[in-house]
Amino acid sequence: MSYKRRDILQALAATGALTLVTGCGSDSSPNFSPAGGNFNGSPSGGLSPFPQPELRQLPGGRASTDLITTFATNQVANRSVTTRTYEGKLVGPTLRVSPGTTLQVNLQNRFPATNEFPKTANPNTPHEFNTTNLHTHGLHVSPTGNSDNIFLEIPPQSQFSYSFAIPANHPGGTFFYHPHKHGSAAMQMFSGMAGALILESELDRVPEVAAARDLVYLVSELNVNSSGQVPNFTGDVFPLSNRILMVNGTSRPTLSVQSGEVVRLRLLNATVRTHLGLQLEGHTFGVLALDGITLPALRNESEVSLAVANRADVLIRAQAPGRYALKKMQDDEGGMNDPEEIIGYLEVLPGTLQMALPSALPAPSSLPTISDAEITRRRNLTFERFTGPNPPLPGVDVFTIDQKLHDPNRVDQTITLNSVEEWTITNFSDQMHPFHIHTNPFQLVARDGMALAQPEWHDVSDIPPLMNGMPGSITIRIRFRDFTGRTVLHCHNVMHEDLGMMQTIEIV
Ligand SMILES: [Cu+2]
Repeated sequence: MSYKRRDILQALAATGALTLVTGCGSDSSPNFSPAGGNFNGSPSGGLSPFPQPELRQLPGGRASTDLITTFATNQVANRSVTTRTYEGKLVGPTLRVSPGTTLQVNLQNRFPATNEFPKTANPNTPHEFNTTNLHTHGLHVSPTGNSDNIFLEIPPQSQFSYSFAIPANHPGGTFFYHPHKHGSAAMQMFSGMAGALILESELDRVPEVAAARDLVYLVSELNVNSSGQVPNFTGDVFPLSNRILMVNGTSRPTLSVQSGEVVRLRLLNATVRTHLGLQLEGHTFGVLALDGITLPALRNESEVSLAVANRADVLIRAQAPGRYALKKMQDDEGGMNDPEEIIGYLEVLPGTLQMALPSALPAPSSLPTISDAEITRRRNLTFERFTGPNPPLPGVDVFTIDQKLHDPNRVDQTITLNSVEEWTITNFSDQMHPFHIHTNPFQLVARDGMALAQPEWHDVSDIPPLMNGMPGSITIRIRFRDFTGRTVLHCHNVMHEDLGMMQTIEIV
C-alpha cells in the first residue's frame, strides 16, 4: 500500500472519526456538543479531508477512555515501520474534554513482557523500553497518586487507571500526552507515541475562531533503521538520516482549503529532540495561543518557533490559489546542521470565501502577569554538557542540571506552596535545551538577560545556547498553586532527559 493510498484511507476514516465515550459516574452530565468550532476537520465545498488523529470527544463531569500501547506495523513515507504505538497508530487519539472534567484514562500496556534492557544501578542508563506511564503535558493537575505522577511505572502486560481532576478554572487550549517513564521515554517517543489533549476553551467560541476548521497538526519524529524498526536507544546518537518527520502520523500531508478560508491549526511539537522553526510559503500565522494559553491579542508571525513540546494555536488565511510548502527551517545551533525540510503542503483552491480574523482574544483571567512585588524567592539553575570518557556511559556526553545527574532518591528543589518564584536558568552548553517544568505554567520574562516586551506564558522554553563564550539564559516566574507533592523539571530533549538531565522538585 502506498502512503498516498493510506493517507486517503486515513482521511476517509477521519470524516467519521468522532468517537463518543460515555461518562462512568452516576453524576455525569454528558454534553456531546462541542464548545464551538468545526472540530472534526470536515471541509465544505467538496474539498478532501485532512488526516486527523482519531477524535475522542469526551463528556463533561466524569469521562473515561482506554489507551492501549502495542507494537504495530504501519506504512509511512513509502516505508513499512514496526514500532511501539498508542492504539496501533503512528499518532495517539485526540482526547477532547472541558475544564472541570475528571478524566480517567485506563492505560493498558500490551507491550511484550520481555524487557531486554533491565534496570541497572545507574538510573540514567536507558532501560526497560516496554515499561511506560502517562504524562499530561502542561496540565495544572495533581502530580501525585494516580494523577500526573511520572514516577509511576506501568510494566508490560499490565494496566493502570489514571484519574486527572482538571480544575474548572483551568485555561482551555492545546495540551498533549506522552510517555514519561525515565529510561524509556525517548525510545517510545522516537516511535511517535504522543497524542493531543484538548481542553475546550473560551477561545473556541470567538466567532471567527469558531467558524474556522479546527485541525490538530501534531508533528512527531520516527527514528527507524533500514528494517523499519526503532534502534534501541542506549545512549548513542540518533542520526538524522533515520528520521521521518510526521504530521498526524503521515508523511507530508496536503491540507486543501479555499482561497479566503481561515483554518485553525493546533501546531504541536511532539518530537524527541527537533526544534521546529515553521514557515508557510506565501502566508503568515495569526498566533492565538502558546502552550495552550490564549494570548492577549492575535500575533501575526512569519515564523512560528516551537521548542520540543511547545504548542501554538494559529489561524491561517488562505491566499491566492496555489500549492504552498510548510517547512521546518534549517537549525544550525550546537552544530546540529539539521536541514530545512518540507513537512506538509497547503493547497489553496479557488473560492469566494472572505473569512475574517478575530479582533480580540479572551486571555485567561486566572493567569494575570506576575508582578515584581509578588516574587517571594529567587533561584538559579544551570544546564551543562560534559564531553569525554566520563561515567556513567563511556564516550557519551553527560547532560547535567546544577552539575548533577538525575537521582530519583534526591529532592533537588523544595518549594513552598503558594510561593511565587523567579528563576534564572543558564545554559553553559553550545546547544539549546528546552526547559520544562510540570504542574504549574511559567511566565517567560527575559531571554539572555533581555526583558521580553510582553511576558509569555509557557510550559516549555528553549534556553539559548552558549554563543561567543557567553552562556544563554532564560528568566521565568512561576506561581506554585493548588498542588503539593513531588514532580520534576527537565530538559525536554527526551534523549537528554533519559540520560539524566532532570531534577526532582517537591512542593510542600
Ligand atoms: Cu537538553
